[in-house]
Amino acid sequence: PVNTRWWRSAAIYQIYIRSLTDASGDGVGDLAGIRARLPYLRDLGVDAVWITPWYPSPMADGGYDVADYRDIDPLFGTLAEAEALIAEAHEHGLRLIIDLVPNHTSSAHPWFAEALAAGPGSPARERYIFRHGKESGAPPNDWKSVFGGPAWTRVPDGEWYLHLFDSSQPDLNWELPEVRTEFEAVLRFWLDRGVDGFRIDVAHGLIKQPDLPDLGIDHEEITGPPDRANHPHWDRDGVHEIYRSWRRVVEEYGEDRIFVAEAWVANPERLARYVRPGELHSAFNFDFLRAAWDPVKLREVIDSSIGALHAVGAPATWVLSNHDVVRHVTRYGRPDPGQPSDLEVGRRRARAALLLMHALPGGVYVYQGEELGLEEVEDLPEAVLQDPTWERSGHTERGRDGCRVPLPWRGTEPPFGFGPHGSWLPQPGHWSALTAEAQLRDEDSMLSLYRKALHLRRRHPALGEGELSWLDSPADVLLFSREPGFVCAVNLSPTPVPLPPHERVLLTSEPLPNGKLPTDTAAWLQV
Ligand code: TEU
Repeated sequence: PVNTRWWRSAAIYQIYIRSLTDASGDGVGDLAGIRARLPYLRDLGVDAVWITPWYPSPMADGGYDVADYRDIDPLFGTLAEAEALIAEAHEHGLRLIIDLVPNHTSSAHPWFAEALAAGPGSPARERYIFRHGKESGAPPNDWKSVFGGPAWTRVPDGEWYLHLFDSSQPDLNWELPEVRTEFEAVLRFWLDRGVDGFRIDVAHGLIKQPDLPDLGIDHEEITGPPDRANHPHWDRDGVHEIYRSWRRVVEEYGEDRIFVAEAWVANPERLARYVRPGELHSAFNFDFLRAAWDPVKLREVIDSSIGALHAVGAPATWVLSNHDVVRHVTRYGRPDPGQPSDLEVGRRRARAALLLMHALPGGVYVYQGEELGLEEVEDLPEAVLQDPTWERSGHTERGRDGCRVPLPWRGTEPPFGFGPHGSWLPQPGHWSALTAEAQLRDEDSMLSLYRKALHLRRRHPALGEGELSWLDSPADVLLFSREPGFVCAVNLSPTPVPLPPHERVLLTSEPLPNGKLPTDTAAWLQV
């Protein structure tokens, strides 16, 4: 029998809280801003929202540096407002997932202050990963921060602490029972307040090989997915024991509260280990996001993802963009890495990709702004860049700010209804054409296409969970059926192709001249 749990086929909208809507007027998005957009999200047709970290934080990494796991940053609102938001989302028929950051705290967390004050050898230091440096004065090992530079910072008494990300994000010691107990209490704290689940940040990073051996490799290998078995700090077996105990905690709250793993791992089989029975419910499928606009690559990723995830009884998931990667309009418009992007090509492919993704079995993630067809803002002035990657890379990497620019809602001038007084990152002037207001008036806009696709996906009995069957097609056309009675066709070839036999055209990403499917176009067909 088909398992009908909501999350197995959900469309989940990612809210990057700083950039959705600013109600308070400080240029930064907030909880009141999210509340104001709930009707928009309901009408868009998503089932749930995932909100990036909202906890008190120095915001050195956009809130992924948490100083208190049981409160809301005053920049965003109050705990009472968060509770009201959860209730109001539920009234709109939307579930609400929050972001849990267990790999590291902020250096402003009281635990870290205690660790510094208590000194070497103290129990307070045990909560983190403090070590002596090498005799030469070098750090304890050669590990690198994902954001650039060494993964170690020396404190005044001479010890070093590990941080796989920014130096203001010290890694926790997950071997310590107290750390485990604390996070289970944090889960309960939010479950008791009605959240529907958690997105687990860096789910592949919590456990480190106890002797912290040198990697002996360069930076590329540390920031990309781990390509070796038994990597000393990524995707270690020990993380799964943590998730099995978390699963027992959420199950006390029924079967509808879920975990989503953010795990950058080597392949779908490794990803599937996170969603085995008794572990996390689902996991972002970054292989789909990483695949180029290429029929062979896409088909391969679709098959391997479905195969590996279904083998453990988990739904597949599909994601094209998030707050860490270059927006897919820009990616798809780039002929080769490093080259300028043709945004017209990129948008056309993004429209086709949206129909492809929403026709696949399982769940989908929509990153705020992708429904407006926003591109990466690649020319932000250096003076406004905030992502720690920019500083830590020694200004060689511009970082992730370009996909985090505040959303345009209405009007003709920045901040386009984002808030009353400007926005923490400047918006391009031409986004006046991409505001939600302008796109709602246009039947053919990206926003209208997302709304139609999401609504059809909800209604059509073939969509959501289930199986997919590939149909005979030319090599550069993706053609598959979903039962009952649904076919999706995507033309990635340079010439138009005939439509396969069908009863009715349900939706297309572009008009179909002469009944043919043009280049970079997708169609949903009733058969
Ligand atoms: O990202 C974790 C992570 O591993 C990514 O940095 C990933 O390696 C990279 O983006 C691949 O391109 C999460 C959050 O999503 C990110 O925003 C945080 O900065 C990071 O954790 C630290 O908490």
